[in-house]
Amino acid sequence: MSKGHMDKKPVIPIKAGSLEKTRTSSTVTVFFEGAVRKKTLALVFIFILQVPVLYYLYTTEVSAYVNMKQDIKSTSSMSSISKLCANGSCTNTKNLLKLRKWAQRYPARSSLRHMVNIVEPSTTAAPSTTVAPNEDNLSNMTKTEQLQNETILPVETTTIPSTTTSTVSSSTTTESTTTTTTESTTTTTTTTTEATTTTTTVPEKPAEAGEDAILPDCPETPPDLQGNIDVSFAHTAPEMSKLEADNPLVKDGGHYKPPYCKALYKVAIVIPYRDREEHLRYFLEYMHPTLQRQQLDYAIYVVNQAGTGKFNRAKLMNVGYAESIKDHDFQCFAFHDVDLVLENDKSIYSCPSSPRHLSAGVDKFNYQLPYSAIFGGVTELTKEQFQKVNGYSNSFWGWGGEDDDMFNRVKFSGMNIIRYPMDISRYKMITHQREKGNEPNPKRFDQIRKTKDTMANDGLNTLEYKVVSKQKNKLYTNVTVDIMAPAR
Ligand code: UDH
Ligand code: MN
Repeated sequence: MSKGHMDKKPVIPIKAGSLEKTRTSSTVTVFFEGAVRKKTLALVFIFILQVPVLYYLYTTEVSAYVNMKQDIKSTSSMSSISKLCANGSCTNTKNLLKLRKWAQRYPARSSLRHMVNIVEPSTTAAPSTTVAPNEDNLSNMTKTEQLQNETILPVETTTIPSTTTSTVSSSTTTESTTTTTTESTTTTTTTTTEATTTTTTVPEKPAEAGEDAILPDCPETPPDLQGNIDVSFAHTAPEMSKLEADNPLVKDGGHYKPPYCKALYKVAIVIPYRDREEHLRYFLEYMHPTLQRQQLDYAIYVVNQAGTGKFNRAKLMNVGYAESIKDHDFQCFAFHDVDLVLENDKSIYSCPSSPRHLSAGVDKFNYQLPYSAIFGGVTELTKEQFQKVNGYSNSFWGWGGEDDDMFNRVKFSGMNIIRYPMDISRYKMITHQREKGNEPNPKRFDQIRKTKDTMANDGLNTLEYKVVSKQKNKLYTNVTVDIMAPAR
């Protein structure tokens, strides 16, 4: 009994309520531990959730922006930047805002202007005066800009005309065969068909103010000029529908103006024409992109002689002048054979200080002047110069002489002709045979001997013609005209 007493383990007294206390404190810890675990889990969960959100934001917004910027920096040509927009990568609003900022800051960079214009044409007219200094990371673009703007300006050379009447080197022609056309032209259009006889005191269109006024001037040296152009007529001339698709910014009768700056020159390209449809498609294929790179406000007028009578190149050019100034306030006029295509875009069709002979070098003549007073092929005169010489003569029926007569008119009006340097005055001529109705004019030598006496009463002031139709096609304005040609 006592042994049993001895064996008893001592009892540790427990204070009343202490067990409850211990139980209580461990519940709190468990509670807090649980909460912390839950919070951590929640945080981890939130963090994990962020990953796809951030990834989404990165891929859609940030990378699009970064890529866009990369693309802009590495893309200089208008066509590639247009492609970029065509792919939809510049529809993002943030990018667009950024782009617009850049375009305002760098008005010389036409690719940017085009891009902004393609994306959102209504917002392109940002006044240059309100351009805020740009805060962000654009410094590396500035260098690109500056480099682009360093394209060398073409230098004008003045050719002092040799003395009296020029010698006509009639047909140094070694041209081979080709070209008949079968394909028809696609025409969208507004047609103004009138058959009125026009004598040339043509009403002049008032200056177009408004939309141009808020644009900054285009730079003296267009930034997208490429120099030599690889011109070839070995392929079939593209269909008109393809040409239209390739020149989306040309519209309303072959009219184009730079979308993001105010062109320095408004030029009408006047083409004397009859039955040269394939030539015209080659012409449009090469010349539209070239003239756009030159940042001109220009439109192409094809003056199509109606009927089968004798051809009169000079009179058609007078008609082109008279009809074009009814549409726009052109400052100068490039009179342009349809079969000549410019091979160097530095030969800018800007309004010349003196009548300019553009087609100085033609492949057919081995890129050399056949004679120093030659003034045929492609010439350009301002409105004042053209009026001063009373335009072209209306009296040269058949081939030859009208260009030499114009040379004389320029000279007798106290002006000289100018040319660009021979390395940029380069044209390729489409080979063709002489058409019926354009046989050499036997009276031409006699006529050019008399320019001094005839010019005052034969030209713009005696021009008469009937417009058969005037159609504003997408890539050119077609004026079909009855010039009262004698039968051939
Ligand atoms: N033109 C036409 N249709 C014609 C004739 C002339 O559109 O039927 C226009 C056309 O813009 C042409 C320009 O007038 O570019 C000058 O005419 P042209 O090309 O006939 O003159 P060019 O001096 O040729 O180039 C002369 C005839 C060459 C014959 C060669 C034979 N081997
Ligand atoms: Mn020709």
